[in-house]
Amino acid sequence: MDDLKAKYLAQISDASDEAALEDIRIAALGKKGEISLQMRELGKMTPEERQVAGPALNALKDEVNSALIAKKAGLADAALNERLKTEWLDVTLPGRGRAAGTIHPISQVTQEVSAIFADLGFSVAEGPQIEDDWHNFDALNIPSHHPARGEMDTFYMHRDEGDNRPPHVLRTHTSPVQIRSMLEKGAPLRIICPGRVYRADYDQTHTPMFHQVEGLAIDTDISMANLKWVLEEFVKAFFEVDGVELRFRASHFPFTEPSAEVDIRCSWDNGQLKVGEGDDWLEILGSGMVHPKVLEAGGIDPAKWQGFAFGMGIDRIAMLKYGIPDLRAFFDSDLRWLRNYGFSALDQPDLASGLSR
Ligand code: 2NL
Repeated sequence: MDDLKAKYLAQISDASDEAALEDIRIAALGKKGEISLQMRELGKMTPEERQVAGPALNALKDEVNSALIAKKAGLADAALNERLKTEWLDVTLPGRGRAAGTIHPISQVTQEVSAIFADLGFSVAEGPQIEDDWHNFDALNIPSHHPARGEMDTFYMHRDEGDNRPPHVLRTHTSPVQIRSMLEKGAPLRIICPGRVYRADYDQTHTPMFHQVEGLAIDTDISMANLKWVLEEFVKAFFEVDGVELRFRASHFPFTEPSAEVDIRCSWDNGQLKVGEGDDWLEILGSGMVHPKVLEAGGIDPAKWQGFAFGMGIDRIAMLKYGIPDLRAFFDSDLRWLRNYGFSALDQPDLASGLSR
């Protein structure tokens, strides 16, 4: 037994891989293994002999088994260490190649606008793209005879034959989100509402789906002066310039009174826009003081609260800022266009590090 023990422990210690270990296990402890055969001999022994040989053989079997298990674990460790020597990766190296996708300019600009207004204390509100006509029109003081309601401008959803309720619409602006926010949150309120809007229009400068961002600030002492300051701060941050000049032109919207369209001073230097200097004016948004009827529709008492509101086209300001000439290309999903005008997903806008870099 001492010879068997010495032999197998030596073999186990010398084994160089798991296959060699398995051969040793079979030779020693397999059905016809040397130690197993010795165990079988126990039956032929006298009880006295068996009393001595039995426990000794069992101890031998256990010892060889333990040695096999320990060696197997050691070999697995060694194999892993060997693999780790070749299969390593320096995670501190810079990335190779480019990411497969890019951030669409509309997503980028939405993020930029949200970051700027977040810094001014506005939160972002979202709402459904399919609206009922009360939220999209009535609540905004848009009368039923208004041209915007016509089949020419608005996408109406289908109603079953005989169902005479007014049809739902694809929202024609993000204003219904602001109505919903007024009803849910009440005053005071400071929100912007970016999102997709729909109008039945398609030509060089119009697509049936486009993007708008509207803003709304309601408090007890809000005036056009607050509107002007907020818009100046926005335009400076968005176009990344130190100074701007805004021009307010009297205008008309059903949901604001008074209403103003806002232009920014600019110049065009062979196709390249420069904001804040020059002799040209660029219209970028519509705005005004929220109409009392609209506050009322939003469940807010116009005797106590006032607010300013504004709206602008995200697609349009994206084209202006990033020199994108053709609106319709925004929605073609042309990979070459996206690679050219897209933004890195690893470089998302925030005010601290500069919006677009
Ligand atoms: C434009 C003009 C505008 C608003 C949108 C608004 C929303 C509520 C109440 C009052 Cl809930 N006003 N939105 C106000 C003025 C102008 O958009 O030219 N958009 C592209």
